[in-house]
Amino acid sequence: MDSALSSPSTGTGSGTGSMYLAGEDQTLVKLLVAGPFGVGKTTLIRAMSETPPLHTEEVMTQTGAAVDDLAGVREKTTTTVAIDFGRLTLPGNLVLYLFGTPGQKRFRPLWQDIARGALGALVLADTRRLADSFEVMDIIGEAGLRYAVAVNTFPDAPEYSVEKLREALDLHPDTPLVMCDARDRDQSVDALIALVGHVLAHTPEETPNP
Ligand SMILES: Nc1nc2c(ncn2[C@@H]2O[C@H](COP(=O)(O)OP(=O)(O)OP(=O)(O)O)[C@@H](O)[C@H]2O)c(=O)[nH]1
Ligand SMILES: [Mg+2]
Repeated sequence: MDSALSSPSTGTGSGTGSMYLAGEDQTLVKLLVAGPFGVGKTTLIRAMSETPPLHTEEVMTQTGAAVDDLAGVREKTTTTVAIDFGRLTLPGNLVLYLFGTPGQKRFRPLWQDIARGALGALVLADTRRLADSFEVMDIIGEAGLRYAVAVNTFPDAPEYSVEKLREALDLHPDTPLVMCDARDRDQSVDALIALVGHVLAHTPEETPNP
């Protein structure tokens, strides 16, 4: 399976609708893209989805400033109020369904429903506020999902070695950690491939929520 994951499919973005119909030989995989407020979840799904991504963006108002901390994301004018959805077909007829999910505490009650049927999660992190990703990793762990971490490299964010980041995020040695620019399709796809490889590397018996 690893070789099938080595080169993502490209050029499917504006194809005909029929190419998106699931065939009998396709394997459909539900994955979550999670992370704290403003870390780049919508951007990543927008960058890699082969279908026009579904978004539920709303312009933020002054009222929301009390609950969504804009520190580090000053330019941000909208936020996702429900969910992002995107789709990506990998070689080997592996079709990923991606659900961008909010990481703020107040959305915790939604997680049981969001996680149902998911095989894993890509957790986005920002080196300016790594601790904000802890809560998301906790929620994902509680949901019994495997995850990989993708550090979204914002230009003004401090850079650390992979070793330092793994230590700061307290990652299990098995958990993949990748760097990506969420605006870049190839880098975003590579981050998802790291997650899929991690999920598939474990036998069904070992998978927490088969
Ligand atoms: N420079 C840079 N900017 C980015 C990157 N990823 C996202 N952004 C910008 O950061 C802002 C936040 O990105 P979003 O994709 O809206 O983040 P989000 O996680 O979906 O945010 P919420 O849904 O509100 O939690 C946007 O203005 C993006 O254009 C990146 O890799 N580099
Ligand atoms: Mg969003």
